[in-house]
Amino acid sequence: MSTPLGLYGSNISYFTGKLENYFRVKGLDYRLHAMQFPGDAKRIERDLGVYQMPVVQLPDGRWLTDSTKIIQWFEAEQPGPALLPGNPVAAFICYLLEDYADEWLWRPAMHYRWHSVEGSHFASRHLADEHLGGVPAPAGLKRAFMRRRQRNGYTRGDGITPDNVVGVEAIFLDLLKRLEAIFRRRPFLLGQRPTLADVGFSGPFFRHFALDPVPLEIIRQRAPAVLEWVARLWNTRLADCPAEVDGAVPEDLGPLLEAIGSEYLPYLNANAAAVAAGSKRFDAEVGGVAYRGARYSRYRVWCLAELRRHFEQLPEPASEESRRLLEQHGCWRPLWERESLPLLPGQEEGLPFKASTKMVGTNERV
Ligand SMILES: N[C@@H](CCC(=O)N[C@@H](CS)C(=O)NCC(=O)O)C(=O)O
Repeated sequence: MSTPLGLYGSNISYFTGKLENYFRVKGLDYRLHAMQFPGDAKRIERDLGVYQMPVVQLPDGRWLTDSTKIIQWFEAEQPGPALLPGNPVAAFICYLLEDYADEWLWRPAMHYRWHSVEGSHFASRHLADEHLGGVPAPAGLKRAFMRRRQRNGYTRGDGITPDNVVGVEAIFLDLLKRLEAIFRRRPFLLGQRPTLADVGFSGPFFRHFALDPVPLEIIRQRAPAVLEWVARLWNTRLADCPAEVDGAVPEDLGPLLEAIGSEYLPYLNANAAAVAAGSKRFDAEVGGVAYRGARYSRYRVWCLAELRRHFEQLPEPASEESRRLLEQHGCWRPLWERESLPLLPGQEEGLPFKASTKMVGTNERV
């Protein structure tokens, strides 16, 4: 592709950072543009279904949304080394790790950015300058607006209370221990080359945990190998990596899968129950932490459906082997706990060209 891809978002945004890591690893040329409010937001909502970042403009003018489906689309369309491992069990585990990083690590990432004075000052100032430049209001007001909006949407407005802050921080601190053990042994999550799992984890790490002042200092002190991995991924091209050797799922991913089975999948089930009941707010006890008044997410019902779909597409014997792995680490039962999922008709079938719902929010359509 000679014309660079247009990537519209923010250079401190979770999913923009995830897609930048993907484009770099894949060797795709792109230009990052700061999305502008309110103009871009209105146009994006009209053309792509919901307002969210990032969005990508192809050289032929078409627009894409949703990092997960954008990556799948490029992987299907683009020649060159694949991001998914050839071994179908490892590929399935990559989808699971990507989804966990996208949807569950979002919680501690938003918490560390917006809860702390230091983090929220940094981010609100940056976002106000980057995105609200054209809004004729005093700078201090724009920053206060950003802080309030993000806290209402994603931290204290999404079930994080003074009582569960320690639990939310433990998601990150435990994760660091698990990742540090892995990156002391090898360069990427599954082996010698990056996969979709690394790109998924770059969402929370590249533009949040390894950028925001509070979690960055924790990583520096406790998990230097994780910090090194963040930079390594940014500086790696798949085309230069050694070929996959046996493609097996490393055993030390077990503790990550256990976190998914005990925290993320139970959350997805509680969320699906809330959507089925039409409760836009719900309480849930997940991994020993009580959340009060979390926002329901129709998008995350679809995420659970996607995980099931990826599993159902596995050929034998990969399906049997994946099931054993999921059972061993407490993921199998919560993956299938709910008999039916409350999806909207045709939900997200238009992705990556049209979204039906936003990750968190109540403006679902279809
Ligand atoms: N599933 C989407 C999520 C994108 C997303 O939620 N991005 C955040 C910023 S990192 C956003 O735009 N949120 C919308 C808002 O805050 O209104 C993806 O993978 O791209």
